[in-house]
Amino acid sequence: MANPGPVCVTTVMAEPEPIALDLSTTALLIIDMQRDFMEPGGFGETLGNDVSRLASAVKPIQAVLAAARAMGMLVVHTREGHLPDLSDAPAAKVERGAPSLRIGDPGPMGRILIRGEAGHDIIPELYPLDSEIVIDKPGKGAFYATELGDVLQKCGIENLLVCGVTTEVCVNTTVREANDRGYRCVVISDGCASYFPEFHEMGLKMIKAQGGIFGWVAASAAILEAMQAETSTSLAAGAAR
Ligand code: C5J
Repeated sequence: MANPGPVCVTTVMAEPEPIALDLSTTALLIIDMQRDFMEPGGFGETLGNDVSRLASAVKPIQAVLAAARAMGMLVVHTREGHLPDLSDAPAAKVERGAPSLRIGDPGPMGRILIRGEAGHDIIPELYPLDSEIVIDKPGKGAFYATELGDVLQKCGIENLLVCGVTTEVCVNTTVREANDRGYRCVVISDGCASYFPEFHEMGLKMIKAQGGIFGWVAASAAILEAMQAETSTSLAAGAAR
């Protein structure tokens, strides 16, 4: 793996135990903060969900995103969605359940969960910079049928700060995929949300149980503290030189 820079080790006060992370080999991975999940008229609402339940994740993600941008950390955004001809959407997914609108149907934000439509885009509060990586994924996991693995490997990434929606679906699936690929994942507890509060709670518990079976969980405040501690150390080292 290529190493992007000098070692910047800091400790995040996570559960089930604190974790030492080299922030120079750490990326921020923001899962599916799209209008289709976050706003009325999108995929989430067509499934019968109260989309307002996801709003709590926005501010914590904004804070960590600002810190990541300030320190030059690799930022990767993902979007769940399908090609306009639905060739990458399995029938088992499209036909499932009884949504008011199915994947590909026209809705108030364009066709539901289709790439290029307004609903598929990331919410304005967390909009990617041109320099940031956006991964389009057809599945729940961000590694399945995407270039994410190659991108992370090329950038020498070993650790992921993971946030986004929903906790128990795309965040959990991605963390499990990442864990199997050898990444240390720290999930930002208040930077994730679910339409079901109990699934949010259990989704986080599943990750950190059994000594951290899939990874670690930390609040955005703990992540920010660790990022700031590292930045202060770097500045102090720079001043002493
Ligand atoms: C879902 C996601 N919930 N991004 N997608 O279908 O979690």
